[in-house]
Amino acid sequence: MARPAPFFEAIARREHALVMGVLNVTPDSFSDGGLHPDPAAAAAAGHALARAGAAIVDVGGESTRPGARAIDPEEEIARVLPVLRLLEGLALSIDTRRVKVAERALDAGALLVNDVSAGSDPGMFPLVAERGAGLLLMHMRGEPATMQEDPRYDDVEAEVTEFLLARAAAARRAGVPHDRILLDPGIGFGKTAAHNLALLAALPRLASHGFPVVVGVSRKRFLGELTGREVRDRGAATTAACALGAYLGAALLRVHEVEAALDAARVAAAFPRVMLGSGPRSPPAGPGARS
Ligand code: PMM
Repeated sequence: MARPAPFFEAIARREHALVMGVLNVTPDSFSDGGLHPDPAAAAAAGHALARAGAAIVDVGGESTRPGARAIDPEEEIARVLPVLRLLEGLALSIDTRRVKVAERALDAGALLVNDVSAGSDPGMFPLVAERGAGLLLMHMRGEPATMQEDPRYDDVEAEVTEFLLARAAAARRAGVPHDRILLDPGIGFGKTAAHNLALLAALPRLASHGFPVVVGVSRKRFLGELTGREVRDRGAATTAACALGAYLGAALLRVHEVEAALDAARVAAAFPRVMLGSGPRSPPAGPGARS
């Protein structure tokens, strides 16, 4: 049975990009790992994200930072389930690659499955379809353990777009409706800084396929490479990248700091559409360039 869907309606009717607040209940995520000592503390952080204006809170129990090893689904369930239960009533997303985890999260009221592997677990699409939930399909090259080892593409935009559209078509064949599918180019997942920038620049074309596009730039490594700043000091760079992402067509910004991203989204939406000429460094580094 289809779930009541104010979140999906809000995405469809948005006047500016919406914000997905990140709530990692992992010991080892790259920027907020180990931050919440127990489920109550994590839930308090989740409520704070919602109060700050997050349209949805994305709860994750497995770190997918570069080099991270996969964990047992039971361990992942033990991390996320108490927190999801304490957040009942909020619009919730579960950040998982495992059907078992997604199933328990949907039981607990999550309305969206954020699958960074875009359905690598064969039961994922049928589960999401049967539950009337939403599906966020992200592009990742390889596995977190090895994805940053010399990532290469002939044409990063074409390869990411083709992959995402093929996975969306597979999800639709499994019964997930078009208006419940969101696409995400997977910033930082098997990509150099140049790849990430090329994918951000390509957002208008990715968005043109009619699926809302999600962008997750929050505190990521390429922002450190561009600014020379450590993870904790990448807030301003994150906000700048969110403004650009929203301006270029992102529907949902996945971030740790909600208020700044919302401000960026509002400014971007108000900004007149202009033809973008070449920037200060012209031509920009190609997608294959190392940063
Ligand atoms: N990034 C991370 C985890 N999950 N999900 C989506 N859809 N998009 C992302 O960019 C994304 C994700 C890694 O970042 P984190 O450690 O801050 O959660």
